[in-house]
Amino acid sequence: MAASKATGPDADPGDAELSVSAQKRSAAGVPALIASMRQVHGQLGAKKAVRTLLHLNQPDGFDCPGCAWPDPHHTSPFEFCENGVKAIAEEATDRRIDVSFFARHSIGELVTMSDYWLGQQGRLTEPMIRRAGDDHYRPISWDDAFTAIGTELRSLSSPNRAVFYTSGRTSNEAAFVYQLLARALGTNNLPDCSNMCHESSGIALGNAIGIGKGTVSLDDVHAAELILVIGQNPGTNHPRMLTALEEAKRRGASIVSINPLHEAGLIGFRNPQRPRGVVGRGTPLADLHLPIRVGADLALFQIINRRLVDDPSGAIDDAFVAASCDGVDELTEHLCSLDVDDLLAATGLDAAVVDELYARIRRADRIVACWAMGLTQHKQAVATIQELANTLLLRGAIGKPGAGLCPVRGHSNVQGDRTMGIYEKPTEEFLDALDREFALVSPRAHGFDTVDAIAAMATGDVDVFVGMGGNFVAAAPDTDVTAAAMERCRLTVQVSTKLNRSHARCGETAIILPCLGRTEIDAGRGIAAGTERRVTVEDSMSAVHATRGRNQPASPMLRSEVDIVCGIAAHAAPDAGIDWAGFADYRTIRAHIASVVPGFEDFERRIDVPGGFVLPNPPRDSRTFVTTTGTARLTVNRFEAIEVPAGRLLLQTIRSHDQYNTTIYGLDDRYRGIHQGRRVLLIAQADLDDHGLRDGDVVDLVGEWHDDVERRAPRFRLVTYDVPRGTCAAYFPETNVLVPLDSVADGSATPTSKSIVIRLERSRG
Ligand SMILES: Nc1nc2c(c(=O)[nH]1)N[C@H]1C(S)=C(S)[C@@H](COP(=O)(O)OP(=O)(O)OC[C@H]3O[C@@H](n4cnc5c(=O)[nH]c(N)nc54)[C@H](O)[C@@H]3O)O[C@H]1N2
Ligand SMILES: Nc1nc2c(c(=O)[nH]1)N[C@H]1C(S)=C(S)[C@@H](COP(=O)(O)OP(=O)(O)OC[C@H]3O[C@@H](n4cnc5c(=O)[nH]c(N)nc54)[C@H](O)[C@@H]3O)O[C@H]1N2
Ligand SMILES: [Mo]
Repeated sequence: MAASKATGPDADPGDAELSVSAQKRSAAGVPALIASMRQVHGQLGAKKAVRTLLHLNQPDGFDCPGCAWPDPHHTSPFEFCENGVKAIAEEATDRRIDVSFFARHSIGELVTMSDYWLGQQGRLTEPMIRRAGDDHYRPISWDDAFTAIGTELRSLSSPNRAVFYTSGRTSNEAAFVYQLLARALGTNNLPDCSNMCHESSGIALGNAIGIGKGTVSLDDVHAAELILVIGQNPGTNHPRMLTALEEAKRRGASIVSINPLHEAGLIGFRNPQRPRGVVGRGTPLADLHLPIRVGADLALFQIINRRLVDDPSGAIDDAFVAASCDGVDELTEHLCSLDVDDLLAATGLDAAVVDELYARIRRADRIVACWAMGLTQHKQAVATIQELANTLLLRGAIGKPGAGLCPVRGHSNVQGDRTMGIYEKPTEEFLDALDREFALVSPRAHGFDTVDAIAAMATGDVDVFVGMGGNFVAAAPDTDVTAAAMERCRLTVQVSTKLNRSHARCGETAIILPCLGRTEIDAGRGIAAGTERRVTVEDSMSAVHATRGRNQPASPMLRSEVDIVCGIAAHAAPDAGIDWAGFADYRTIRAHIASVVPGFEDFERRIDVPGGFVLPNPPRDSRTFVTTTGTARLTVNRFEAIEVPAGRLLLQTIRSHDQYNTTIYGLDDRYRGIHQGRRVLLIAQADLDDHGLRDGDVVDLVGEWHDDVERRAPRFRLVTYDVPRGTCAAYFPETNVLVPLDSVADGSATPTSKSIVIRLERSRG
């Protein structure tokens, strides 16, 4: 097996047995139950499994660390889905990595292992350090680790030579103290996974409606007449959303899926929590499917909006537009200047399905538009989401029951982390409030986002990288560049639950700080024995609620994320005038949050209520738009088709059913019919024919970008699949070697991981 230094081996243990079966026509049902139980069985004992699952998403239990889809008001005792169970099993596993593991495996050896293998080794149990020049991690005490990190941070020639990354599982409390530490040190270098995820949504919605969040509640989804599911695969990534779609459907909603792939969860759903879902054929979900070309959604919504403005029967909500929007004349003029035939050709869609979509949008008053990475990870992502916002604004489908914009977030607290100030471009208001609360002078200059951070690390402008969760090396684009950038740092620190590539491709000195997961009891140290601490999270629909772990910690040495941040802070910023030790009582942190962050007044009391509370959202609450003009803004966006030279393909990188971002649960992608392997390229038969290739052939994927750097992902097996001609799909993180660091979305700098121009070369050997 040829091992690539940056990405691990070019094959997973199972790739030799890779097999392909028919694509599934529906999601969940009995196979999902069996799959989740199998996963639990392989990782933890039966008693613990039952106890763990009974606390999942219950008012007094813990929030699912899977996705950010909200909990329904009336929870059933089994409020979970197959992939939530996998996320739990991954964290509650009985497997452990101890000191002897690191004695047996050198870092040089870990580098050659696959992401799957690394994750399967179990939970990290004690702090470890790799000292400069050593090829092994060795144990270190917590105090020595904090001292080493504090010393390094205090000796920086500028605080901007440190980067503080956050993944989206971190609780509100930990996120708040983490950003406070960065700002007390004097930097806004707070990149996060959002930069690679929904940043485009935040920017587009901020421009259009004055708030970078969605405007719907779960009730709105249930009450909608029309639900658009765009660039999203809920059957795999937000399975509990299928229950909401089923409910909407039961009440008469129609559902339209806009996606280059026919994802199983949208074709049909067999709700495993209802008898007919288990035994019957389930509910067909999508009434209409538009197999759009990758990267062409802007063109599609421009066609729709053009038809809205042209419609002689008055398709626009004139009263709403006149009262609450600006820019209607400029938008109308721009839309009327467009060549609709060109736009249609770019989408690759039949005119008839576009007519049908238009008819549904024209008929429905209550429209909800949901989307995820299929819209956000393109060069024109911001413009595309703004154009979608135009559609809903023109129809007046916002700020009323059953209607609105619904970016479906990924990580379970990614939205909350932003609310807490994890942002490299904080607002003045936020910093002013922080400064008042803590008598600080926060830095005003914007910091690095993810891509800027990598570029700065690569040129030697960063000495210290701290990762609050996540797997920066594997999740970020251009893996070879990112890994080398990481290795240029003097010190890298990873606060983690599980081993991953970022521990193997690390700085000169590297420290692993193992933390409690959300399922675990957080008893704290130095606080009254038996006082279990709770933390809070915010879901995709702005509801904030408490979560409390119930399992025994994976090791007695683990510390909570809050305690770890405060341990570092006590050594890095002892003179900031902040009582870091006092934060061991999380109520103190919440009291500060209540004074700094709008909407958190009376925080402590409001999380005693099961289900918590919902943050203010002006468009949803009162059709108010807090933009510079005080109105919602209809924006003019210009579509540029992605140029794909002859003989090349447009690659999008997606998740399989058996992974959570860079965490690989298993080697199957059941709904798409892929078994025991991940290095596959889904490609249209017509493209295979054009290339003189056949299903089953093994090829290298070679990136084509203007910088002439060779980016190659070797040994992918071709699988004939129903994808639009000229486009193809493969899983990440294996394909992140192909995403150029400087190929980013206009306006949000999100890596364009859903549109990469590649060519295929037959693999040698
Ligand atoms: N089990 C599980 N759950 C997860 C995750 C996980 O990895 N595993 N990840 C979490 C995270 S962080 C996130 S952000 C979400 C991600 O949730 P998704 O966005 O659903 O994840 P992807 O697999 O990236 O799927 C993108 C979808 O967009 C489609 N698509 C690609 N390009 C285009 C396009 O140009 N136009 C349109 N209309 N569609 C397009 C793809 O075919 C695919 O169906 O899920 C979260 N939940
Ligand atoms: N090509 C391509 N690249 C992508 C994407 C894509 O669609 N295509 N999607 C992007 C998206 S949407 C996202 S959000 C990013 C994800 O980027 P990240 O959030 O950085 O990556 P994850 O794989 O979710 O991180 C997994 C690691 O988090 C740690 N972890 C798990 N739970 C906890 C916890 O409770 N606390 C702490 N401290 N650590 C924990 C574990 O050690 C685990 O190994 O990837 C992005 N990268
Ligand atoms: Mo994400």
